[in-house]
Amino acid sequence: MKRTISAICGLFITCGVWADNPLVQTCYTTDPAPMVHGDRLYVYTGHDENRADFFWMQEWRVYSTDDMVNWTDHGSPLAIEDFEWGDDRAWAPQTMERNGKFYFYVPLHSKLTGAMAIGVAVGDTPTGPFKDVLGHPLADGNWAYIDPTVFIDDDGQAYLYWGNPEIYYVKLNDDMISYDGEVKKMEMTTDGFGVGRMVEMEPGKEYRTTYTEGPWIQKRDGKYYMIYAAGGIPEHIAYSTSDSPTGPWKYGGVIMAQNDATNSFTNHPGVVDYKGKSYFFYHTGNLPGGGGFARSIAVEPFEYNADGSFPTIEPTREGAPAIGTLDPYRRVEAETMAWSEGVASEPNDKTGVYVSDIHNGDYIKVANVNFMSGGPRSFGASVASALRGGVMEVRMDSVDGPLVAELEVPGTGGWENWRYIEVPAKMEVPGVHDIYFVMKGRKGPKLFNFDYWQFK
Ligand code: FUB
Repeated sequence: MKRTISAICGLFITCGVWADNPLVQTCYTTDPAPMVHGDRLYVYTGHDENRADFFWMQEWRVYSTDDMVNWTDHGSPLAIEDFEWGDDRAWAPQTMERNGKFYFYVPLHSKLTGAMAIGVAVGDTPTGPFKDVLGHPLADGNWAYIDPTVFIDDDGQAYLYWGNPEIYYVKLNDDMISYDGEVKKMEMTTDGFGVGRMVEMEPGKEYRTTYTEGPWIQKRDGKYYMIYAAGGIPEHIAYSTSDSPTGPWKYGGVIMAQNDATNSFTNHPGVVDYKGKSYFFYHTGNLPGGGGFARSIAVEPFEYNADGSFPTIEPTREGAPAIGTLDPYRRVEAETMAWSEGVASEPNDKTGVYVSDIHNGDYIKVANVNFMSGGPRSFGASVASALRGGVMEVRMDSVDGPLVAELEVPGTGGWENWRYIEVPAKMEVPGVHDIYFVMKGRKGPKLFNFDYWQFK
């Protein structure tokens, strides 16, 4: 993926304060599941491998924001190896908070049945660590057992749904990791889920519906909404509504049509209200090298129609507008970014996630940075290099905008031997601007790693 973003995405670079879809450029991300906790919006994702020819997915990842434009990479707090009974296919997840605990539901290939199963891991924070407290699947399964979505109704009853190409569900116990009774199958009627394509009709039987996979359940103004990937391959996103969490459902229509702009034969919805606005998450194949097995999460703002129905939503490059600014006078993690080119992220037990794989010409954009008036005096960054280092230019509003500061990074004796270096600012930056960290150095080798920064 590296080195090709400029050619393809150069055209896209904007100075506006919008989300810059796809939201993550440092790796491929899939199947977004948003969750609000406190002041932040978290998104749980899958991770497509580079050069994959199937969904050979190894781990789940977490990103968060408080302004809808700068996203912090929290790395991967959960992976296949955290489930002793699983061995493959870390597919579409969702996390739900209850009573101060975070329940991370995942589909995974089960060693026990040789098919797919639903697991759950529990953590004390939205970014983990998470533990498979059961040590066995919550629902083990068959090949239809994928894409869990969870919902807690107003009376406290939690429901877990999943399935392709039909929806299964259970009523979860209060502990969120067990249920009594049997797994039930939703009644899949064409009234409820739309009429499937002609090729999928079975003679003499009820028509197959449009429902395919990736269910997402929510309640709004007393009405239950089931939002899902539909239409078989290629997928679009549709929805159904009901007066009860278990149906019967009434087909509502298409939310995001399948079109070439998504460059992916799957799509996957996640819907959330955050700070008074509604957001629709989905995935595309729109990073360089992207496609059906190299997908990337994206977001669009939307408003429900007056009657509570969904509008149709188009995939865009701009995504969601900023709903806040970023304070540069506190420590900011380097892996908090609105857009980047060329760089990757890596985890470390001591420092957490940091930005790596920095080469000459790479850059990171941080959007909507509020310098207020009268600053900055200096710029500092925590950096490391096992080789010869390089230079980090801090520029205003574009990769070749005015030079705010210039930080020379020396060799520090190791890729994780961090040194905090502070340099005087070269100019005043009044008000709100996008900031670009533009990496310079010898052409070819990796230059340095970058953990955090701060203006004074
Ligand atoms: O990411 C793997 C699978 O592709 C998901 O489980 C489906 O929803 C589809 O997005």
